[in-house]
Amino acid sequence: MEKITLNKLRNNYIIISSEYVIRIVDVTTHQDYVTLVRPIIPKAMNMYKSILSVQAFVWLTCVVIVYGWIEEIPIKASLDDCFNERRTFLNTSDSIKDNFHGFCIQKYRLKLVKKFWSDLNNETGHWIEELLRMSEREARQKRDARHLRIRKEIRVATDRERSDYFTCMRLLKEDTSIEPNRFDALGIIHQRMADDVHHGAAFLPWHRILLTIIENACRQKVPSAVLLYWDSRLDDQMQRPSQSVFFSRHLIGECNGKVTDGPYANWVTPSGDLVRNCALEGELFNHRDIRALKTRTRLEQISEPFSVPPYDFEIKHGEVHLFVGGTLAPVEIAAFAPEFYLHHAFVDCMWEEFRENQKENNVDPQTDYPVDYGDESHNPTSLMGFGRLRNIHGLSDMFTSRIYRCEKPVTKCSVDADCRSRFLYCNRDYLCASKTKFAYEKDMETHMEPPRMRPHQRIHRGKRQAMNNTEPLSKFDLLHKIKQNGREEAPISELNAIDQVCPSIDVGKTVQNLFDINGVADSRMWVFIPVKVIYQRNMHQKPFNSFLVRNGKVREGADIYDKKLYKTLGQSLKNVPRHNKQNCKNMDGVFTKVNVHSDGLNYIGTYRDFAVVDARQPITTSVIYMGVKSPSKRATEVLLTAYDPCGNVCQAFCRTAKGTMEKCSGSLKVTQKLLHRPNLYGEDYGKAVDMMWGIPHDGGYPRFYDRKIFIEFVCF
Ligand SMILES: [Cu+2]
Repeated sequence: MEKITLNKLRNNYIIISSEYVIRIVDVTTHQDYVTLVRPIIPKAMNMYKSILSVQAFVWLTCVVIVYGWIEEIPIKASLDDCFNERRTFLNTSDSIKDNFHGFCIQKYRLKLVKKFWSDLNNETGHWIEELLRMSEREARQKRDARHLRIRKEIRVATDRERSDYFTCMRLLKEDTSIEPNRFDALGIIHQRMADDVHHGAAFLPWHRILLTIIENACRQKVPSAVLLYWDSRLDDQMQRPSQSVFFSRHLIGECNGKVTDGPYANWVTPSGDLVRNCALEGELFNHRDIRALKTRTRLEQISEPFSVPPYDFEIKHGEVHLFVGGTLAPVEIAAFAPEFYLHHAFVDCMWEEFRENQKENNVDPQTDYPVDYGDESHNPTSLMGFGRLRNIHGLSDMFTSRIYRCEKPVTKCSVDADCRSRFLYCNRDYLCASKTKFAYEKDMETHMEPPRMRPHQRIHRGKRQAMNNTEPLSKFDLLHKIKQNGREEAPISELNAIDQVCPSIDVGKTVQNLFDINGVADSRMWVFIPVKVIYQRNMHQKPFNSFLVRNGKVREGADIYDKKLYKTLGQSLKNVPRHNKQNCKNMDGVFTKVNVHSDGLNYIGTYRDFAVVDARQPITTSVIYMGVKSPSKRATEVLLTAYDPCGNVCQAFCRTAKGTMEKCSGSLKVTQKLLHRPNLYGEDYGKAVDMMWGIPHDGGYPRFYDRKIFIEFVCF
């Protein structure tokens, strides 16, 4: 930007201008008072420029001054209805959970998706018909169980089976004979039909067909390929599933930001780079969930809209999407993430176990279509969007008796002693669990021919071998790794640095947002608004090791931060209504997170971040900056929500005209407004932070402008 700095105007303002943008900056506080100055007509701009250098003050009166503005809007009716409907499942004292809440928001967003994208190209349609015919042909040839394709857990499958699987997916992605490529063409089908096939009875049968379609597509490339599934219970058994070997270059690649290793390294999806953000929210499947599923015998009991947690399989499966995060999280783009099919193949296999259970209980799974099926697209006779297939056809036994079957997952070590995989081990509960990537690599190293060692390596060898599979790498192992990577000697200072990033320490990860708006990913289309979070200490917080001392004796019990110790504080916090948080786990650790989401109400786009709060404090606060679509072309309507670490919905408060804070729904309209101060958002992250702070250059006091925060969340 070409910058013209003028002499000081009135007070301490400076004008910086370029061709279309002019800003006035307060020199003392460094604040952007006037964010955008636009000439009324472009021609006039040149005129202004000439006047500018001579008579700036006169010029100021001829321009339009625009500020970022935020106001509250009523909650969208369909969202409100959904929230109310969900609330009927709860006791009045229960708090609303993030999965309930997120479910409604997703439903709303899928309606937008439907409006925005409706067409499908013909080429894809013809290809789908061809793929469906493959299944028909296969089903017609009478087969016995020996000829069925066998879908296996990705870690239990053989190296050959895994390589077939990854190869065919890669070949589909590389084949651009159908736009944009054969892999993403199927993802687009999932996107365009998302609204019709989620939140209702057709969810399981429809996804079963989609899986057979991609399996057939895969076999067009690699005839021996069969889908694999991801049993995330194996990772749920781990202390830190994000360190599972599943999320490593040995299997599907890392899950921290852009995927740069493994078979899907550097994949570009129609919504930008392939991204994962695992373990920030959601949860994996666990044995309890699957057992719960098998206590029901009717499809209606595990399907939307009739089912209730913990039997709601669609909501439960959504938690896994959220756990992986990134591309897999928003339904409308989830199928662009290759792990989508691994996860859904498992959902499908668990549904098959449910169906077997139905048969044992004299329910015919082929006719058990829910009476309460949801929207019309879930009607048993509605077309699936795949040739002539109707929803009810998805319940046919044909698929699992003629085409494929699922190999039983490995769960108990008593059944499968070694869990049948080098990626798995038997844990203390005698359950199969995934190895961490570190343990896996170490095991592979020890099983290999020992390389000729240099003296310094020999010293630590015994120690390394003695270590348990699940133990994180020691300093020595890390040093050893550094050396293997070609560095000669790691100095002591580096050892300390390793400690800080050592995988055994739970290092907080940040979110890689997609910055996707209506299918175009670019962070320049976003602006940032400050959001404050007020958090009250969780009552299930384990006491910290800081106790009061009386007469020289440490008084164990409540830690000194606990409000229970203090009469006045206890009294003031006591009267604040709190939600029933029975289900929350025992919490420990000195910091915790409040997840904040921004979801477009008139655009398709989400932004996620979290506020880190001090878990010790009886009550504390934190400020973060949330991305929303830039209102430069059209007003932005957005819903902001926040969830405490236990998944409870926090109450939003919005600023009133008087400057006070009042309860609100979190639905906001972000616009540009004439001559309205203060500016309430930053055009980028840095500007948002700068807007909130008056930082003097002379080392003086940095001032925080609290009243520029339009929305706050109270998590009590
Ligand atoms: Cu789906």
